[in-house]
Amino acid sequence: MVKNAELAKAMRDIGFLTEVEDGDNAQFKARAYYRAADTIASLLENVADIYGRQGVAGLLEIPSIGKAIAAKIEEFIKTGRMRHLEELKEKIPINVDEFYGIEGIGPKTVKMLYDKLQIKSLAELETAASQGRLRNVPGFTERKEQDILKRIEFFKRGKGRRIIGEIYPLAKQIEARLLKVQGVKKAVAAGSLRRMKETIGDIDYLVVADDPEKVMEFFVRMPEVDEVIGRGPAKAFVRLAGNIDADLLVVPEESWGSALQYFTGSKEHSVETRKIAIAKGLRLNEWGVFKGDKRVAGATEEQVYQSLGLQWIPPEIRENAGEIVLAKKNQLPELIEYGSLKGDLQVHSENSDGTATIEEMARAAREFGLDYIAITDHTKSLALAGGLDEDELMEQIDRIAEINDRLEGVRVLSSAEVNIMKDGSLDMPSNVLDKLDIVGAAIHSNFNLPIDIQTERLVKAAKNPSVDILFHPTGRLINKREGYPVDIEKVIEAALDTNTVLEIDAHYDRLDLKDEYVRMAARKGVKLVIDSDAHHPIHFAYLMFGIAQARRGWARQQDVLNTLPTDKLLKALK
Ligand code: DGT
Ligand code: CA
Ligand code: CA
Ligand code: ZN
Repeated sequence: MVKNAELAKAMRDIGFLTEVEDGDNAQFKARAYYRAADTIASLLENVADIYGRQGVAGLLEIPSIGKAIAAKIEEFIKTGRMRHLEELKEKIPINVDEFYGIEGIGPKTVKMLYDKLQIKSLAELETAASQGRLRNVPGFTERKEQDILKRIEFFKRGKGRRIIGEIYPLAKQIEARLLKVQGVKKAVAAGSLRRMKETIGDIDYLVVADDPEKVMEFFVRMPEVDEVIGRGPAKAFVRLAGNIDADLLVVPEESWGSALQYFTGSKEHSVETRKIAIAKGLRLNEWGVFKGDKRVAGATEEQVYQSLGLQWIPPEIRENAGEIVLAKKNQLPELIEYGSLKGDLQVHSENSDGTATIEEMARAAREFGLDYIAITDHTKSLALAGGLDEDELMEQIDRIAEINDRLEGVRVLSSAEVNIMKDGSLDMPSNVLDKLDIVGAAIHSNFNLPIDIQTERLVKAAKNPSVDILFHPTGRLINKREGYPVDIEKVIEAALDTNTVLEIDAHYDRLDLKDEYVRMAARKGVKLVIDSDAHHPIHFAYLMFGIAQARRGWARQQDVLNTLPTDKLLKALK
């Protein structure tokens, strides 16, 4: 069966190659393919199953899939090929996917490098850059050449670990399938995935089953499996499509809790809990908690922690970062719960670089269970993202008022993602901003400034009385871009002094603030919000990753303002 990951990759390849071939003219067409790729990659159901059940009509119901794309998906499902993609690949024989992860090397650059230096792969690019041959290509300089080498280096370092959003849907899909295997009583993806770490090394399944052999058979024969690396009577290790490793271990029911505790980790947390066991004259391992030969706990995690004199500890904070000491005193913080957000304060519409109308986003948010969203289209200096100017923003306020009159059950707040300029000023005057319900500000350019100047830009924005929230305050893209250098402690101080809110951007490739910064901010009393940064109706689902990040940073419900109803939220802002 054709896998979602393969389909998504084919869509992304077509988008990229279309742009390589046709340049700017193709941008719209390419975007449609990128959107389809994103949608397919984050679907929980197999596209091939949808097609099997409902045919092309079913495909057309998937957001961002129109007739032309549906036809290509059908062809791929039926024949395993996509002629259009094969033709493009023949014309442009470049390993495009090798370039995807490298920030700043888009289709235009790839084309230029191919035309001038016949570069077809990342390895060839690296060689050319280190030999100083790039600087002779129009548009390149020695500095740009060095920059590319640095980016390739950063990319290689992150390789092997995958960002959680790329793994999570598949991992949960397999978990659900395991639960349906006959005789399976329990199945869960443990390890870093259960701890909701921002990147995942491999997936670790733990299963309780009457017949381990049956589970093994099922696991190694899943359609996603590319290679079976190892297999024993109750243990298997496979490589899934896309180079993702997964382990599976079947354990007896009486060991479920202790095995889950062991395989959830982190290793550092496990080592510490084991020490506590020893100090109590107990022995803790995957199979249980033992006093001499007698098992005193093991069937549930709660029992295991209890036998050690500890509160049960949520997986997201099992990092041996102080949680064990507090669990001993029964003083763990009450972490913000999944599903507790009432609104989303960073949402884009097609009026800048989003893909849906304001109304479509509002309806999708309502369906997702939110009470309000802020529409935060980009502002004018971000021309690339279709930023709005003063007049367009004012018009948007009227349009939003009109939508609110019509739409029940969800409130749209007028807002903007205002661009912070090089000197820390904003690209919108305060008399316009003050007409908005909420103002978010973010850095989108001049990433190469030194740390003190960069920090000052954010501090100045925080001091601006119009600015309520600093959006994605470090600018990183996990595994792709380091973000700009910033003294986060100073930004946190400034946020506290000025009652400015800091955002946890829930988009899984951003997730700034990272967990330790969340913890630093919340501990100081800085208020946070968790936003999806949605550019598409299905992106509200990303909020989960932001809540996970907040939990990893020990944030409680009262630390996160968009757990409040609309009126209270608006009062709490500057
Ligand atoms: P990952 O896969 O790199 O994202 O991180 P984890 O935490 O999933 O680590 P992994 O897959 O190597 O192992 C899964 C869990 O098994 C880990 O969280 C804790 C446990 N574990 C693995 N190796 C050791 C070890 O040497 N000692 C102890 N105490 N636990 C271990
Ligand atoms: Ca793992
Ligand atoms: Ca593992
Ligand atoms: Zn945007």
